[in-house]
Amino acid sequence: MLILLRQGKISKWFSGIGQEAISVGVATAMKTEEYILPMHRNLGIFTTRNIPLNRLFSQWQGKANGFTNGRDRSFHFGTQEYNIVGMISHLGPQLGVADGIALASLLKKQKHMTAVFTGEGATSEGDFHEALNIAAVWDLPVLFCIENNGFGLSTPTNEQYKCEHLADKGKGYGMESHIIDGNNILEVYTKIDALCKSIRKSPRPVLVEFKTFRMRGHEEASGNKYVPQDLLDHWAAKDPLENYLEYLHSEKILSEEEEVVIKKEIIHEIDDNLKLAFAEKEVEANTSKELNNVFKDFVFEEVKPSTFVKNIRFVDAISDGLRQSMEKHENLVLLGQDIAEYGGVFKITDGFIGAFGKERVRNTPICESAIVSAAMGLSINGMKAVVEMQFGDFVSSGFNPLVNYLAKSYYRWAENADVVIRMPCGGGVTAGPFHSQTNEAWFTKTPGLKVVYPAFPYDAKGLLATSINDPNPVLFFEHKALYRSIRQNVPTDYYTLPLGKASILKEGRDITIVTYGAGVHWALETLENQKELSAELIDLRSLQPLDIETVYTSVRKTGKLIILQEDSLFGGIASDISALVMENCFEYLDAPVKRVASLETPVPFAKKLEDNYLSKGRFEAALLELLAY
Ligand SMILES: Cc1ncc(C[n+]2csc(CCOP(=O)(O)OP(=O)(O)O)c2C)c(N)n1
Repeated sequence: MLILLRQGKISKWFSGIGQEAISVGVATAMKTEEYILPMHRNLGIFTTRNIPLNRLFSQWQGKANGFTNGRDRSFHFGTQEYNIVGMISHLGPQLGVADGIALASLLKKQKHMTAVFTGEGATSEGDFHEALNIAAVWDLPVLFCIENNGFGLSTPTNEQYKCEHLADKGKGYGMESHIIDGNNILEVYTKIDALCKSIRKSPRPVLVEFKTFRMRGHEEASGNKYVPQDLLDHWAAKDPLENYLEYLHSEKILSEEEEVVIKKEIIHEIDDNLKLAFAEKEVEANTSKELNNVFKDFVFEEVKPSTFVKNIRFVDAISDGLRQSMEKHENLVLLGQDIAEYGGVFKITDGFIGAFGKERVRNTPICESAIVSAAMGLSINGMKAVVEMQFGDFVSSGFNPLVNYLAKSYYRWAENADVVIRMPCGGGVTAGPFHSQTNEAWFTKTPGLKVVYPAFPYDAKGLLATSINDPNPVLFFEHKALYRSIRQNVPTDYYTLPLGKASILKEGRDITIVTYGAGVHWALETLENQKELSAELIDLRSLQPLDIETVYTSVRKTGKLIILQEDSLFGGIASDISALVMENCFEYLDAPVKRVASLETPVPFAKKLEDNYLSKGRFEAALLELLAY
C-alpha cells in the first residue's frame, strides 16, 4: 500500500503497521455472522473476513467494483455480505451504531456479539461516553475495542486523557474491562476468543484496551516526525509480525522454506488482484443515477382509510398511528427519554409498554447522539426504529449522526436507515429559546433526509404510518401547539397517506398562500377574518419530498404567492420555494413573491415578546399588502 500510494495509484492511506495483531486476532475470534465495526486502521479485519483484494483495491481507487461506487474513500464503507460496518470520518458514531446492532441481536434472540473499534483519541468524543453508557444500562453484547496506539494524529495520550489506563473508564460505566498486549497475536486471540464466548453466553458489554503503537504517521501524508526515535525503537522491537514469525520458527511450526512459499503466494495474490483493479475503468458520472441513489426505492402502498371515524386531538392521532404501526411491524422499536412507564412528556406512548413490552418501548439515557446512532444500528441489523426527541430542539445533540451517518449511508454504501425521528416542535407556547424551535431547515438542506410536517390529525396519522413504512430516514415534525388544540374526525383503523403531496385546503383565484404546520392554522384564522378574499391555501404536509408542482399550478392560476413560515426567515424553506417559483413561474407572477417568517432572533419566552417574534402577527398585513400590489 505504501508503494501504491507513492505511485499515486491509491488515495489517502492509514497504515496499521504495528497494530496488525489486534484486527486479525479479534476478527479471527469472532464468528463470520457477527458484525464488526472497524476504524480507518483495521485492514486486517477486512482481509481476515476474506474480502477479495481486488474489491478493496477498487474501493481505494474509487472504482465501481469497490463498495461505494466511487462515492467514498478508504475504509468508509460497510458490507452486509461480510458483516462489516465501516466508519464515518467523525469516528465516534460508530460506537453507538454497534449498540443498535447488538440490541437487534438481543431482540432477535440471536446469540451474537458485536465488536466495535475506536482509537484512544476518539474516546474523548461524547459518543464514546454515550455508547458505553447505553450498552452498560441495556446489557448489550458489545466488545468495545480501544486501540491505544500512543498518538491521536500528533496528540500524545497525556494530552488526550488524564487517567492511567483507558480500561479504567470501564468502572465508571459499571462495565467489565481488560488490558491486552495488542502486539501479541496469541494473547489477543486467546483472550478475545474467551471474551467472545463469554459475552455470547451472558450478554454484556466489555471494554478492552489494547496497548499498541502506531509506527507510521496518522495517515501517510502527515508523517510522524513528532514521535521520539527511542519510542519508535522500543516499539519496533515489539513488532507483532516479526515476533510471531520468530515464535513460529523457534517452535518449529514454520520452516524458512515454508515462509518463502507463503510470502510468494501472498505477493502473487496481491499482484493478480491489483491487475484486476487497475484494468477496471473509472466510474463515469451519471447525474440521474447519482440523484436516484440518495434514497432507497420505496413504493408507496396505499391503505385506504376506513369509514369509521372518531373525533380526536392531533396528539391522539399520532399516538394511534404509532400504536398501529407497532402492531403492524413486529420489528419496530421505539426509543426515547421517558417514553416507557411515564408515556413520554406528551403522553404519546402512554400505555405502550403494556401492549408491546419494555423491550420494544425503551426508555433511553439522555444520549441523543448515541441513540440516533443506535437507531441506525437497529436498521442495519434488520429492525425499524422510531426515536422520540423529547423536544425537537434537542436533536442538535444528535445532529452529527443524523446528518452525517443516517443521511449519507444509502448514497455511500447502499445501506438505508429505516429510522423515523419524531420531533415535537414549535412556538406559541411561551417555552423560550430551547423548547420552541421549529428547526426543519437544518434538515431540508441535507440530501438523504425526508422531512414531514403535518398540520392536522388526519394527515399526521396517515403520514406517520407511511414515514414508518418508508425505509429511509424521516424527520417527523409534530407541532406542540397543535397537540391538544386541533381536533378532527380521524379513521380509527390503520391507513397511509403518500409523502410529497401537498393538500389544497381552499381554492381561490387572487392569491396563493403556501404554508405548513402551525402556519396552516394561522392562515385559516386570517382567512376567517377576510371572508371576501379568494385565496388558494396550500398545506405542504411534507417538505422533503416537496410538492412544488402543486405550488406552480396554483401560482400560474392566481399570479401571486405568499409563503408563511414559523421559522426565522433566512435560509428557510420559504426562501427556496420563492426561488423555485421565480425561476419557473416568472411569466405568471403579477407581484414579487412574499415570504413571511419570524424574526431573526432566538425564540423569546415572555408572551408579548414571543407574539412579536412569531410570523403569525405579521401575516394578515403582508397578505393584504401583496393583494394590493
Ligand atoms: C469529530 C472529528 N474530529 C476530528 C477529526 C480529525 N481526526 C481524524 S483521525 C484523528 C485522530 C484519531 O486518533 P485516534 O482515535 O487515536 O485513532 P488513530 O488514528 O490513532 O488510530 C483526528 C483528530 C475527525 N475525523 N473527526
